[in-house]
Amino acid sequence: MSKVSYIFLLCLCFLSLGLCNGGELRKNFYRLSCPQAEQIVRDITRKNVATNAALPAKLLRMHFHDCFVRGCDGSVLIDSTANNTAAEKDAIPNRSLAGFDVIDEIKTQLEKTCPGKVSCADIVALSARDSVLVQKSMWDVVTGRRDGRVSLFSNVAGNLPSPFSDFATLLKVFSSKGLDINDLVALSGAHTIGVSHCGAFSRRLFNFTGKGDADPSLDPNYAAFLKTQCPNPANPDTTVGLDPNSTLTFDTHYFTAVNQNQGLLQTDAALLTDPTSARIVTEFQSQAAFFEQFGKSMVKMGGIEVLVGEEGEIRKNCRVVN
Ligand code: HEM
Ligand SMILES: *[C@@H]1O[C@H](CO)[C@@H](O)[C@H](O)[C@H]1NC(C)=O
Ligand SMILES: *[C@@H]1O[C@H](CO)[C@@H](O)[C@H](O)[C@H]1NC(C)=O
Ligand SMILES: *[C@@H]1O[C@H](CO)[C@@H](O)[C@H](O)[C@H]1NC(C)=O
Ligand SMILES: CC(=O)N[C@H]1CO[C@H](CO)[C@@H](O)[C@@H]1O
Repeated sequence: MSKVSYIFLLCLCFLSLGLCNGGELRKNFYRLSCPQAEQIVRDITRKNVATNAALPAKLLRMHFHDCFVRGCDGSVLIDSTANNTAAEKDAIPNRSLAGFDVIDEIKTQLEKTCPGKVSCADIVALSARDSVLVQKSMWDVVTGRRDGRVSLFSNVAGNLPSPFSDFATLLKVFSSKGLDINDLVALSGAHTIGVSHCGAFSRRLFNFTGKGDADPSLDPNYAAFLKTQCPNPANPDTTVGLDPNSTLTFDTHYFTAVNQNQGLLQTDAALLTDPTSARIVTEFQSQAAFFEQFGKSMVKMGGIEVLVGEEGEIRKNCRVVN
C-alpha cells in the first residue's frame, strides 16, 4: 500500500470515530493482569449452560443490547437506583433480558482471583461467545473494554432496532454502528436460538393490513400454528421459538426458515425484501459461510464504541457504578 493511501485510510479511521474504536482491543488483554480470566469466564458460563439450555440465547442477546446502546460498556448490566430510576435495563425492549445472575457469578469469582482487573463489558463479550456451543470457538474475543458509568432508559429507543422495522430502517441502525449488510444478515442469524414473546410479532397474525388478515409475507401454515400459540389477546408470558424447528441448536436452520417465509419477526422476514440481503440469506444456508461471517460480525459488534485505556472504570459490581 502506498504511503498516501495508508494515511488516507488512517484519517478515514479517525474520522469515523466510534467505528474504529474496536481496534484498540486485543487478544489476551488479561494475559499478565489476570491470566485465569478467560478460563474463569468459560468455566462458569459452561457450568450454567449445562443446567440451563436457554442461557446461550440470553447471553448472546445481552451482548447485542449492550453494544448497540452506548457501545459495549456493560451499561446494560446496571440496575436502576434512587438517583437513576430508569437504567437501560428497564426499557421495554430489555424486558425479557436474562442471565444477569451468571454475569454476577463470574464477576464475583474474578474479583476474588484478581480484584479490579476484568471489566464487566469484557465478561459479557466473553460469555456470549463461550455460551454458544459449537464444536470449537467461533471467534476470538478481543478484550480490554472498560465499563461505562452511565445507563439510561432514554438511550435505548433509536439505538436498538424495533422488531417492527423495515429493511431500510434495519440497515440504517446497523450502519450507524459501523455494521454493513453482511453483518446485519449474519447477526440476525443469532435468532437461530432462543425465543420471542407473542407481543413482538402477534400484530403479524391478526388484521395486519386492516382486512382481518395475517401478514401476507408469512407462510400461512406457520401463521396458523402461531395463532394457536398466541391467540388474540395473547398471554404476555407465552414464548415461541425464533427458529421454528431448532430453538436450542446454533445452526443454519434460521436461514432455511426465513427463506421459507417462516421468519418469526417482521425484521426476520424483512431480510427477504432486499435483493442483496435475500441473496446473503440463501448463502448462509451453508454452515461454513454463516459461521465464518457470524464470527467476523460478532468481533465487529463487540468493538462498537468501546471505552479503552483510562476511559470509564473497572466496575467492582457489574450492577452498580463504583
Ligand atoms: C436485527 C435486529 C434485531 C431485532 C429487531 C431483534 C429483536 C428481537 C426480539 C423482539 C426478540 C424477542 C425478545 C422477547 O420477546 O423475549 C429477540 C430475541 C433474541 N435476539 Fe434479537 N433482534 C435483532 C438482532 C439480534 C442480534 C444482532 C442478536 C445477537 C447477535 C440477537 C440475539 C437474539 C437472541 C439470541 C434472542 C433470543 C433471546 C431469548 O431466547 O431469550 N438479536 N430479538
Ligand atoms: C444521589 O445523588 C445525590 C445528589 O447528587 C448524592 O448526594 C447521593 O450520594 C447520591 N446517592 C447515591 C446512592 O448515589
Ligand atoms: C381491522 O382493521 C381495520 C382498519 O384499521 C378496522 O376498520 C377493523 O375494525 C379491524 N378489524 C378488527 C377485527 O379489528
Ligand atoms: C418445521 O416443522 C414443521 C412440521 O414438521 C414443517 O411443516 C415446517 O416446514 C418446518 N419448518 C422449517 C422451516 O423447516
Ligand atoms: C419497562 C419494563 O418492562 N421493565 C422491566 C425490565 O426488566 C426488568 C428485569 O427483568 C424488570 O424488572 C422491569 O420491569
